[in-house]
Amino acid sequence: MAESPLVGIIMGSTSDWETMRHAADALDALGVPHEVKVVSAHRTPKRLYDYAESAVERGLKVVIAGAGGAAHLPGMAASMTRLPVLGVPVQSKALDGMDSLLSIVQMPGGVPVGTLAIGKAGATNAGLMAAAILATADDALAERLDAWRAKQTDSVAHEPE
Ligand code: RP5
Repeated sequence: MAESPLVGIIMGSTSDWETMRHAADALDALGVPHEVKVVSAHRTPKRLYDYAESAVERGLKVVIAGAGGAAHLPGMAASMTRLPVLGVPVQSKALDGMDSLLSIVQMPGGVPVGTLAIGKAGATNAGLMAAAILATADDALAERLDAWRAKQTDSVAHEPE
């Protein structure tokens, strides 16, 4: 039987997957069980409500939410669960992701969303940060994360080729 997911990756549209797959890749690399769902704050509000309301009881520990444009998904998810929510601003066509970034980062005090960078870097870092949060209570994962970071350090050339 597959392990129960500890991280929930949600996104506002299937068009966000090209970005959000990098969060899933980071979690895969570190052996963190996760699930991936399309949940739109605007188009499927009931699905969002059900997802956020049941996240704790289903055993999730961290939610990664990516959305673009008027990106309400991370904030709305955070309003309905006490789990840490990491928001990934997806690069939008009209405003290059500045709209997504500002929509996600400017939460009013009281409902936090940990906002990452726009696009692929943000999605990758959301996966790594979710793993880092889980690693505070999981020694085996902490070792895998240390090894991943050491490998990254070793891969940096001293001089350009
Ligand atoms: C947002 O609208 C989604 O998160 C996506 O980034 C953006 C565009 O969605 P589609 O029109 O491609 O479905 O809700």
